[in-house]
Amino acid sequence: MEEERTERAEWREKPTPETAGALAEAGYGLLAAPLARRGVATPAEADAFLAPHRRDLHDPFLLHGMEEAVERLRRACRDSGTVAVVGDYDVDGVTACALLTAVLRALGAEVVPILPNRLTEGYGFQVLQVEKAHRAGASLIVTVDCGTTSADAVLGAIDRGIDVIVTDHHVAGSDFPSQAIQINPLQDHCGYPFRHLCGAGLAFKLAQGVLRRSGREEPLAALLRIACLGTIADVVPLVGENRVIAALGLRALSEARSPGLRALMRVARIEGAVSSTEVAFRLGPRINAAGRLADAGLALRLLLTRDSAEAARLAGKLDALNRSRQAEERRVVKQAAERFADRDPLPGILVAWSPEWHRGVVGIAAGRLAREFHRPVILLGVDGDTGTGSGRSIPHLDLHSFVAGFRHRTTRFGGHPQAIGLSVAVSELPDLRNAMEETAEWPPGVLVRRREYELDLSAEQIGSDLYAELARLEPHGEGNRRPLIRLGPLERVGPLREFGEDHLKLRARAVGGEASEAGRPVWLLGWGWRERAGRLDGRFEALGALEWDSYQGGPVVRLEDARPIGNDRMPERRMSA
Ligand SMILES: [Mn+2]
Repeated sequence: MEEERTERAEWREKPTPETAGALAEAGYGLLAAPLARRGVATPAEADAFLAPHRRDLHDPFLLHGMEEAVERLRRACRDSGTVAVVGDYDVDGVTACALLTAVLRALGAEVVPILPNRLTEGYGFQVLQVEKAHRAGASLIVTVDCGTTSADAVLGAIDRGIDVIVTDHHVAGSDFPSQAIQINPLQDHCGYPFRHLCGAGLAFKLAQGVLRRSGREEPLAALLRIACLGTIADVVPLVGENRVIAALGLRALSEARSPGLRALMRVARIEGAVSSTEVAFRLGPRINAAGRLADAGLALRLLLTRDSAEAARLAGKLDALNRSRQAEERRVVKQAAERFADRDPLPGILVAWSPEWHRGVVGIAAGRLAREFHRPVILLGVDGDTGTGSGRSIPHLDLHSFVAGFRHRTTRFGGHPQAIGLSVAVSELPDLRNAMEETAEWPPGVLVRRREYELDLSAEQIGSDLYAELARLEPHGEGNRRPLIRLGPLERVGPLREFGEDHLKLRARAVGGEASEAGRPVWLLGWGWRERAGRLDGRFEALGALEWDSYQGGPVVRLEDARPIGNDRMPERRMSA
């Protein structure tokens, strides 16, 4: 957990939609409010949420452009044409590219996968990938996870007699050439019932469409175990169809037989069932490390190889790159944080650049600092006379539309409300930073760190039963975080133990009211909490999420925050269960 550089957080119960009442009456108990907060309104929807099923995958042909795209792809497969699949260098772009490449090859097409190099080429579908496709003899380019703002490249392909299908989930451009087919649930005339598919999710839908029209059975497990990697790693909301992709994909992942996935899970030390946390923190970063520090093609080859010796070699390479990435990221975070720490008052947006920063890690470092300082952060690595980098935002603050106001001062710009990429001339950077700082006035309350808890429980309620009940909300991710529990009043039982570099663990039990002394103690775990040990003295209350700890062999509360309770402020017990 990151150190917090801003004032203490405000705690409040997450607002509960009225639909929670009906769910509680229908017997969903403790899960009623969390389900309602995740957009579930009826018992039927609750059942679908709690038991994701393949029938809840939407018809791919509801996507605008799907019919034409499938028609064109089938022609390429029939004629044994060469198809270039142009992806991206992150997990989403790599898995999308691998999935579509494998399916089109199985259908008889000659496929040339092309991934941009983050360091030498930068993000997105560009004319230079068109040239590569052209040299490879492609008559069709399919983009995955990119292309929606690449009018130049699309027109460049059409000029060379290459047809183009763009599949993308980034904010759609207004000048998309009408000669190309576009599949993007965010484009105006797309009536698809779910807007949040990622690049790999869209590649999966396109694969479904082309397999279905070709009269082939859809190898759902094989497709979903790849699509779920991009879906979880790209932090799209894990609700609706994404939840189905993630849940079914994770189940399929634990049974993966492909040499690449097996080798990757081996170096990531994952055995048995695979959780979304393991994809987000173990598999995803290793796939990403290739594109960050070397070439995303290494990860693509790993996913596509049928040779276990090659898979072991590539997985070892990704593992080593991931370790370098961690070290590099720590360095950038430390240097940038030192610069920001001097600023008083702290501006509403933090912008920094350095020729010493690796462009492959500035985005991930910006994300970490945005959480620490609780405001948007933009970091750029400088190479020659250009700064290239990424910005990351905080909840309820649309960084994309903010930076769009400065688009004329960038040489490249794109992204999402929460994450942007940009390139800026170095000579322009100081003025741009000043202008951004002056303009960065956010609505009141946006910079207040809020912790919204979902359940208000006493220590006696923590146990295996509660863990099993809450586990029904898995897989967790964006839009479906592990519910935060408010727990207390508590007092420590026995000593505060330190472990690892700066972690804490302790046992605590309920105090106050009638129940004093009676409570069975619960384990609390504070990752990176050594400096916050003072918050765990005397009587305190805590916010945390319930996790299974294989070391303890039981549920533990992973601490998010804690605060002391004075004797005069002992709260009435609030029961939400
Ligand atoms: Mn993506």
